[in-house]
Amino acid sequence: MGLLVTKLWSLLWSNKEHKVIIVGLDNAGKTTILYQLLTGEVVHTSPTIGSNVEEIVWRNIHFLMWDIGGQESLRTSWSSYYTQTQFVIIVIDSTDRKRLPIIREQMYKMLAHEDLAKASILVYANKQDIKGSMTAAEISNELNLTTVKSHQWQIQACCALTGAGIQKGLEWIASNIP
Ligand SMILES: Nc1nc2c(ncn2[C@@H]2O[C@H](COP(=O)(O)OP(=O)(O)OP(=O)(O)O)[C@@H](O)[C@H]2O)c(=O)[nH]1
Ligand SMILES: [Mg+2]
Repeated sequence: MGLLVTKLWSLLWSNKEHKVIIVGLDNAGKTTILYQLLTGEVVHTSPTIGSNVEEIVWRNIHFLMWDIGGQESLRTSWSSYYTQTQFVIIVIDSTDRKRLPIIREQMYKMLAHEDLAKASILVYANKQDIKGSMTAAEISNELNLTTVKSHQWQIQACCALTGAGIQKGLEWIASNIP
């Protein structure tokens, strides 16, 4: 009986949905990544007003992924998505050196937010296919990621157009489910 209960419990637990939010500045590639994860293909996107939400099942793990618009006027609304979030995916356009300080500021604001105190952070260094893009190491340095001790974090180089690196990021998430 005890074993049965344990088995049922673990089955229920494995079907539990894990909430993920995908944030980053406009044009970073968030929506492209969401649909690359969902369909394995590149979809045509236009700037997200509000958010997109999809359930993604990967290796029997259920994720509820919220892709939130990154335009400046929308950034103040990011915090309304934070409750119950287990993972924050920060997508960075690795060619966008000029705006890295802006996303750095946003990231530290998120790290300080009480609703995200237990969340883990995956940074996708996207658009690695473009010549001259910053490497994951460069971005990590600019964001001072190694000084972040309050949250689990990982940075992953990727290209949403080919899907390169995207699965690797998801693997890190899967192995860090609390
Ligand atoms: N070259 C290249 N282009 C990409 C990549 N990922 C996304 N893009 C392009 O970048 C543009 C913006 O992508 P979106 O996914 O709409 O960006 P977003 O982060 O959702 O933007 P907002 O919704 O405005 O916040 C699109 O033209 C994508 O095709 C990539 O890895 N490489
Ligand atoms: Mg979008």
